Amino acid sequence: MIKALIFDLDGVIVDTAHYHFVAWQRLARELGIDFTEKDNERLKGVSRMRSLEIILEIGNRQMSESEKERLATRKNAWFVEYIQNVKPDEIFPGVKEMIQTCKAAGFRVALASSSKNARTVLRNLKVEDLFEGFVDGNMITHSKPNPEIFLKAAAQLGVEPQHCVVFEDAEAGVEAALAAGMKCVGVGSPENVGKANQIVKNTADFKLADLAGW
Ligand code: B16
Ligand code: MG
Repeated sequence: MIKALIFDLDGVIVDTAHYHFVAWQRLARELGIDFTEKDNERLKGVSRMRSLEIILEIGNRQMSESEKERLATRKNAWFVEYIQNVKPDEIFPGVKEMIQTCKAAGFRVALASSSKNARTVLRNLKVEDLFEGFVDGNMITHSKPNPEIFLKAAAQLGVEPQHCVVFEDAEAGVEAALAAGMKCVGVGSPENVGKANQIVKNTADFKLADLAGW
């Protein structure tokens, strides 16, 4: 029986992936690395440092830890600049209403994002109060696909993992949810979220009736 819903942020609530992409591409260009939108799929859900390492792998480049820290900080400064302009109407259509409906039906709701900037995004979308539980990249030691982030969110809500369902758009996130012993609704295409228990094209397409029998 499902008692709690845990939402990823980027790709599930809002398209911050676009801002990440523009910032990473700006850095990749400076480094002379060709980084495409298709490559960007691999960065979804994984940490900032892992994202940089994937870009360096694509460019077949090696760097010292201190240089990688410098570059990741540089990218983040651009990303932070871009998300200052995130407006409430950038939330995916129907998502706020869908979450409100679930809460009214008695489900507990948390947000679990790998991003260290998740608080800023929620604040700019004006949906901070929507979530009873909140875990971001500052609060975890291991990034998705490690289940830590979702286990922490469930613990905050006081709900056992087997009673939780996670909404995820990234392969690493689906793997993390399943590794946590939770159910997973994949948002997007089977190519990215094929391992999820159910797939919806958009987050708001999910209906509470879909949980019957889980
Ligand atoms: P930051 P999510 C993730 O957010 C993004 O999907 C991923 O592309 C990004 O690298 C990660 O946050 C870290 O973000 O650099 O802001 O700490 O999908 O877990 O909400
Ligand atoms: Mg995501």
